[in-house]
Amino acid sequence: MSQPELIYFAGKGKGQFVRNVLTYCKVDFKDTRMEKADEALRLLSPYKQFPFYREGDFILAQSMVIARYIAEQHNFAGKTPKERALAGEVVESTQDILLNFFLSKDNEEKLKKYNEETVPTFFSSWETKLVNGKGFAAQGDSYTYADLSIFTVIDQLKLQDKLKSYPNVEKLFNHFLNHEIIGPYYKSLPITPF
Ligand SMILES: N[C@@H](CCC(=O)N[C@@H](CS)C(=O)NCC(=O)O)C(=O)O
Repeated sequence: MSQPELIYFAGKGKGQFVRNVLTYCKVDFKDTRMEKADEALRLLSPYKQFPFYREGDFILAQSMVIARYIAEQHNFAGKTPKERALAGEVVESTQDILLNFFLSKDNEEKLKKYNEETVPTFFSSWETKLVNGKGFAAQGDSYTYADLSIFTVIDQLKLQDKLKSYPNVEKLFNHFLNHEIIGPYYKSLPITPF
């Protein structure tokens, strides 16, 4: 089988969560990072967007679906239909808060609402869904890609200073920060704006 490849820009953006799932699951993948869009590669992408993933002839777009595809192959997506649904719900919530930030960041009033309403709403929900800061979907039994998605988005939006009010989320975040694979991997990442 040819080496799987993730094609995205140099920053974290919509690609980092997929990179994290691949790395956590110990997939030997080619991490193609473009400084600017490569138009020849874009032609291969189903919606002419990035990221996209390829495994030989198999090409897949949509970052959250790529992440789920990898997670499912490595028993990291939840064990039952309910666990997988709950994990998916949490993963999608990270995209909502990410999008909300990008839609708010250049408008003072919207940014205030993002900081004072959106962020606490999402953190409170994550806090109550977590059991002892260990695993959303499996209710504290094991980790899934949902847990890794929370680590990814908190790092990406630089929300670490909010953690002290949410001990379960803090514990989860620290689990990945100190994880034997993800910890060193994050230290090795280039510093990029997003
Ligand atoms: N829903 C898609 C969104 C992908 C997307 O919007 N990608 C942007 C970059 S973050 C893109 O490729 N824009 C076209 C371009 O930059 O040329 C996903 O999650 O993968």
